[in-house]
Amino acid sequence: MKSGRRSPIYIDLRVVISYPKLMDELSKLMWNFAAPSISKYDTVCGVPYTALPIATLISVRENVPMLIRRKEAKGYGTKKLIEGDINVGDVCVIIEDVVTTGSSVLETVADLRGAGLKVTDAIVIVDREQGGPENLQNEGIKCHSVCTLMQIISILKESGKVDSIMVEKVKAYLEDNNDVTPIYPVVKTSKATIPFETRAQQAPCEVSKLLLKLMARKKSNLCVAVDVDQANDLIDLAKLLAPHICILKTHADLTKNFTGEISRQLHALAKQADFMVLEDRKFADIGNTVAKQYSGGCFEVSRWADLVTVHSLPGDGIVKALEEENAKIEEPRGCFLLAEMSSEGNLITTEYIKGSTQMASKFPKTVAGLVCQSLLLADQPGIVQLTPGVRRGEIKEDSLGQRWVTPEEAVIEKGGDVIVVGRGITGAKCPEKEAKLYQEELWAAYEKRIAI
Ligand code: 5IU
Repeated sequence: MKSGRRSPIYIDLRVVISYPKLMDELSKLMWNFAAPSISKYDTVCGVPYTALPIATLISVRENVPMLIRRKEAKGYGTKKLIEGDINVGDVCVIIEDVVTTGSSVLETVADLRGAGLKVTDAIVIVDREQGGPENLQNEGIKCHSVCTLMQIISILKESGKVDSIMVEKVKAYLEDNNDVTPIYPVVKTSKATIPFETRAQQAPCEVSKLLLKLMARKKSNLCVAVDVDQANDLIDLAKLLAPHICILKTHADLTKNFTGEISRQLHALAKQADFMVLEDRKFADIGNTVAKQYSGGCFEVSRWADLVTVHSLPGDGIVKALEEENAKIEEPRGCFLLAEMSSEGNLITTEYIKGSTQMASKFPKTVAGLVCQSLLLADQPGIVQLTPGVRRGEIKEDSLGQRWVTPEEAVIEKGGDVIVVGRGITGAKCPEKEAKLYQEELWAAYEKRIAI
């Protein structure tokens, strides 16, 4: 067995692909047996490999979209672990051939839930009666098995294919091996489907907690990137947009006359109008240098920005530097670690993303979230996902590699919590009106996401 134990019986259903009619019958039997008692499903996903063709047959015949879980994420291209169209909150039914302890099913469930899907049911052909259904039940999954191992053995016995000695051996084996517990971390509920208020209570980072509360209170998951040339325009825009945003994102170094007075005004306005300020500085140097850039220099960022963005590239030292500087400030401060970018051809790899998420988990008090393009750390509700590259309308890219998706795609498909919009708002005829539209559309998408 996969577990290393020696068993008197082994069921190999891989060979079923050589018998098309049988495979068709089997897939019908599974679906017709279980589907009527499954209250909601949007997709099916077969556990590789045996159940994949069976899931395919079900998907095509029943017209239910299918997903495939890769065993390893690709290191290139889209870097996806799950193939197929994912809508966060969709309910996915697992299709499996044999369930023993349930660990293979749970591995698949972990990745599906990690991608924001809900999993409540698994349809399997054979239950080996070794704790599988119970282990799945503990993770909130009902196991619908077409038959049990002992039923198969009884039929084989009746038709003279096995003798009573074998039947007794199998029985004894099952009795001795029915309490095998799979050790696999399973995300019970993806953070994408938990309301911001609830997530605020679970956030170890003070700024993340405040931000999630602010978002819920203001009904806004909109962050505007105010990349404007003049500091006065920045303040004017901040005043106009204030009612509609949870975060105002600045690039102090691209705005002329961004003086200490301007940053003080911005800070005061943010307090008064209930939004946070994120300086998108993308620090990327060694800790010692970043500490100085953060607290000193011409911008003294730590004085006025609730949040900053940071590259994970230099390693832990960069977050440690911010943590040390934050300890000197009374107000809560935090950062967003950059895990993925929206721009075409960026050099970020799967390994790099993994490293960034691990780094985020190491500094729960300082890292308020991740800047990314897909749902990461789905099991950490306190980690806020900041997703840039969003614009309404037909324009999907600029001439310098930026790629835009729609507000709904950013929230539902990518799992974004705070959505960053720049030119879509600042370049509009009436930025305030446009910001209101974005706010409403983004909030509606969030409500749809948590309601599913
Ligand atoms: N930004 C991105 N993509 C990224 C990261 C940051 O667009 O991957 I990291 C910033 C750049 C700009 C804003 O300040 O978000 C998006 O502005 P537009 O909506 O105008 O493209």
